[in-house]
Amino acid sequence: MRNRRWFDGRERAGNVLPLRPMRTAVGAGALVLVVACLPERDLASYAAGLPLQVSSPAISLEREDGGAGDSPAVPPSSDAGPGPADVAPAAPPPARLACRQECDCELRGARDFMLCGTPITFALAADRCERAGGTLVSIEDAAENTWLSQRMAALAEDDYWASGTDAEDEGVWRWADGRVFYDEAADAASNLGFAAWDEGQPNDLNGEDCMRVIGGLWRDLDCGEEIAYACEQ
Ligand SMILES: [Ca+2]
Ligand SMILES: [Ca+2]
Repeated sequence: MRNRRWFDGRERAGNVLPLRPMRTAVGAGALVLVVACLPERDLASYAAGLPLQVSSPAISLEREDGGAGDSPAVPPSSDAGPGPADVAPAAPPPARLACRQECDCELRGARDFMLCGTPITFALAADRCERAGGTLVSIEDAAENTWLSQRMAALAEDDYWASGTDAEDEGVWRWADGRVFYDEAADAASNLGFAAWDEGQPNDLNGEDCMRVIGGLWRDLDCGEEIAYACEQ
């Protein structure tokens, strides 16, 4: 044993008890013997065979193989076999939207979605998405289009604002980040990105400039209409 100190550095050799050896999978089959220094208040529990509290800050575990210092506290809960294998550190969780109370928020892959059934105008929906830390959704492929429609249908109805708009250039449809995803003047070969326009849409009827998804199909709609909306981050 390289040392017998508590976390605060005090010598506690007089109260050190070796724990039962614990087998812990480290690397390629290395066997690590874990011992612990127990504070006096835990000695009685240990002697009685009671489980120690994992969260006890006073439990100091060491590796005798010269490993990197104190290990995280591990309870000597079992000596009947190998312990759990070391787990690689998890990737940081995706950023989350500040979910509004009336909405459903759900991670899908690395993106967070906020699905809201409250019917409001396109501009107000875009503002609420922005306040939550995101934008109205940009629909990248058929699977996402289907997923969003199913989720919106479960929440309220499958009739909602996405971020597409041609308000800036009539007939040139852009997502919230400025990407053009559909140009009405271009031939079909130039519109290679995913689109799911309903038959005869977009038709700019009375100056429609905002993208509505209804039943999984896209239409342009008067931006002042009030429908549900879906945000993403
Ligand atoms: Ca238009
Ligand atoms: Ca239309």
